[in-house]
Amino acid sequence: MSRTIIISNRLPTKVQRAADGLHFQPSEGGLATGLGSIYRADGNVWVGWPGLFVEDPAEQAQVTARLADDSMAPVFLTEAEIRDYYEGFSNGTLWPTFHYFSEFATYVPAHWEAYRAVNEKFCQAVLALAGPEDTIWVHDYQLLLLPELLRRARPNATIGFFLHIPFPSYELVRVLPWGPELLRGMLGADLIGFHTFGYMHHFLSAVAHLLGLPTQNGQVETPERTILVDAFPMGIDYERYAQAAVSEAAQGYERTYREVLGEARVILSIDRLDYTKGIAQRLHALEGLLVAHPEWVGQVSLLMVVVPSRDQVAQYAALKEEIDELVGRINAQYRTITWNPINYFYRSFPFEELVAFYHLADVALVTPVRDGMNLVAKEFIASKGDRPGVLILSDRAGAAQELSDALLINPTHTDQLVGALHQALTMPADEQCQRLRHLQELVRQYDVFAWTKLFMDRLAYSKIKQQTLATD
Ligand code: GDG
Repeated sequence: MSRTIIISNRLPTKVQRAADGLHFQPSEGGLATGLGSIYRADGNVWVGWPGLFVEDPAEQAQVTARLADDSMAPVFLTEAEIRDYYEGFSNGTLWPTFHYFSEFATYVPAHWEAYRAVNEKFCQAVLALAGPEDTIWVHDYQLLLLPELLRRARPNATIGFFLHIPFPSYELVRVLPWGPELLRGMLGADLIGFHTFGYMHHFLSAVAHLLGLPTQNGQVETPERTILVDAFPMGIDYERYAQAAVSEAAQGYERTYREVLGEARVILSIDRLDYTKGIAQRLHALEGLLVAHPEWVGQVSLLMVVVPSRDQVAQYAALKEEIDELVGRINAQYRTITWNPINYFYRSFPFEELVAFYHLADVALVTPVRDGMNLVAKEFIASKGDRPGVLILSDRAGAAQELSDALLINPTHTDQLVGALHQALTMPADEQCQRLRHLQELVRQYDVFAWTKLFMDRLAYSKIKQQTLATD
């Protein structure tokens, strides 16, 4: 029987060590939901790091057995591997480079070696489970070398790869000391997917320029194989957000927040702490709004959630300080006894509270300077129900390619952002509803289940195509 194996850096479950033993908590992430029906089906499995260090063989066996019950298989990584492969190469080299922050990228040979070694370790873990004809779907920038490693060991496997972050212009890839190796790693797949056609074209151009391989009609030709390259914009579990937003729990939270916020209009901002998300630019825009349109003083509040992330890394710690300082300064200058321009939270919230924020907000301000897709924009749309609301969206988020009824802005153009904020806050309710209904149709139709099916169908097709070409 042919099986499907999903592979990502992290498993869709959080394993934590407590005084009373290990705790296993399923992740609510979009990817876990979208792929749930696949990896939980008979015989299929999801391979990845369980998120904690387990060195004791007896404990490793316990974790492996427990995860197997939920169709998962762990790859145990050491602290040194996480430091060099994950924090070092993945987040210190690839993440900044692929988001056009080359100046933040480090090029440390030991990090590259660890990246290769951990990709090899993932390969061995998959080979222990995969048969020669199985379908394998590899996810994201931590595992760019894995498709080629798998291909060498399983020439007939069906291998898909999806990149969740942007693929940059080939000029950026050229700067990377290991660019060609990374491209060759990806080309081990039969199908390579990106969120947008722009990323796909950048990839094809990098392959043509740096590897000298022919690329045409969304295909790469190597002497041995044809590789399909395509765009698959990722969606969300629309109904989950739509239903949660009108649940008792979310409505209860919303009533409480409303009481505290009073009559002020609410602008919502939700991100992981990251220099790609344009958080500081957003704060400058809010200040610009209060200066250019003083009529909003006392009338509008920014509800800003920043979820802690990678804060051991120097750039992230510096960004956190910059945000703290900006929030402090703006609040100190404009606040009154009964009103705060910015309600700032540096932590994450449970799902129902998050959805209550989406449902309550008048405006969602989603302004990354680069973002592969941005699911927050789609979650806001799904959570609004029949309420009015305006999405202000960066034209440099992958989501902007689909969500053309949002107010699209250049996130580094503060005046444009200020203009969009004022436009959103004064937009007639019927125009808000009209735009939102269009956006909702789109996000509902292209949800995460449709995304998974499209990718898997195209992957199956790519294999049939390979076989036809081979017998011609
Ligand atoms: C990468 C790419 C691409 C946020 N705060 C809370 C919370 N969240 C959840 C959101 C959303 C997720 O985190 C963030 O997803 P994004 O897509 O916005 O961004 P990344 O984490 O950078 O994801 C990105 C994505 O992969 C998928 O391909 O779109 O471009 O960078 O789902 O809801 N969840 C809860 N509490 C919070 O406080 N429960």
